[in-house]
Amino acid sequence: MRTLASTRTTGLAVALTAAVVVAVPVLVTGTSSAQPTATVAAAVGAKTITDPLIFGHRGASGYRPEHTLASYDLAVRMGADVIEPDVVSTRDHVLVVRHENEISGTTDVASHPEFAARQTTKTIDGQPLTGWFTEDFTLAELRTLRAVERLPDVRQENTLYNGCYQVPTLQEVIDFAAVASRTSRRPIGIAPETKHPTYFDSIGLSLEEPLLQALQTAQLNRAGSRVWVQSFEEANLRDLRRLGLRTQVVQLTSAGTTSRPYDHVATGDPETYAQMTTFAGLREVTTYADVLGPDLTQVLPRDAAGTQLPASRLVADAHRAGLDVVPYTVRAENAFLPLQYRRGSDPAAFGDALTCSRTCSPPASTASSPTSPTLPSPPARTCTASPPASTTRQAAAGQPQAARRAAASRTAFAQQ
Ligand SMILES: [Ca+2]
Ligand SMILES: [Ca+2]
Repeated sequence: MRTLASTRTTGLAVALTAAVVVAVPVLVTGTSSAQPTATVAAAVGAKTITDPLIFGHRGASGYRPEHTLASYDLAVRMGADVIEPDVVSTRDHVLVVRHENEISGTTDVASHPEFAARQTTKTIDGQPLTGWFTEDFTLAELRTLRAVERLPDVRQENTLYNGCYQVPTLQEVIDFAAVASRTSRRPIGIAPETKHPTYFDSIGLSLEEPLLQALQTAQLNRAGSRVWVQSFEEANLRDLRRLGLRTQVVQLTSAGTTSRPYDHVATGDPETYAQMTTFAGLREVTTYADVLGPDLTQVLPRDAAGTQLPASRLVADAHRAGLDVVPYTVRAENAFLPLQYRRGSDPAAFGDALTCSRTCSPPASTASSPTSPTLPSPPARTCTASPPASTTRQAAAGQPQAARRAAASRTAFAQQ
């Protein structure tokens, strides 16, 4: 499935810098291995094998409520190569896209009196959570809800779009990427992340089979397709390989010395993420995955005060082991930046994310893909709330600050 490469090089800063264009992205670093490299290079046309790919993390979630078609659409317009849907299940076993199966923070469910009785407390991955859960709603019921901004204090402008967008299905995201690829004249990939797979197995709503079926139906389940299947757990990625998944696979990891995949917790496997990200651990990851998706602080550590320290050896080790790297998440707001890159005292204001991103990588080779003038039509909106009655394109134009920052970011990137 995958080929170990001995010639990998890094491109981390390039990707991080470009990623700022998308505001809340993750990214691929390093050249791909022999087989994927050829495929990617051929697929992306203008991009060379050393160019990074830009993952629009939850879409362009710095500018739109995350995991909505509008967010993915804007991400593509801003130059993302890959959009990243998080996948959970409905009660009728349809895969839908939410950051979590608990949806009180990302939808308006709490304002729907007809669903008040569904508020409940569950234990998800060992943590008690009170709220509303996708697995307690049919797709039809879930469709009556609307997305809201998850971080309204930091992204107050995004609250303009509260109530405007439905919760997408995975199928809609697959379809959107296909349309966006045609209309933007560059291939738009998808990076579906299975959320809480052990938990969903425990309630009879396994995520892997319908995900694989959706990829097969879309003719995307093949080596070289622009699909990256992600998970923080290990067992379900191995399950997917056994079931016949042929796309690229991303093992996500968390920072911290003791955290471990929840499937390890559930089965008593003591292996931690820290152990998985040693060189020996990374070699083991290559037996089922192609890419490592570490927390950004595993690549760019911070001290206790929040000051960024020199880059760790993780990217080099991963490349040496034979893995590409997709760190998460580069964010432009002060609240998420290391101390030395914050500007001013407003946690919601943009800091110097560009310089921050450049601190761990070699110079860029070429610019990011320009935004095509013939992009897909904005996704259908069902918004009846005021004020935004505009299309996505018009709404983007109505955010001059964001647009200026994005343009400045792209320019800086191109000048590297
Ligand atoms: Ca994700
Ligand atoms: Ca399963």
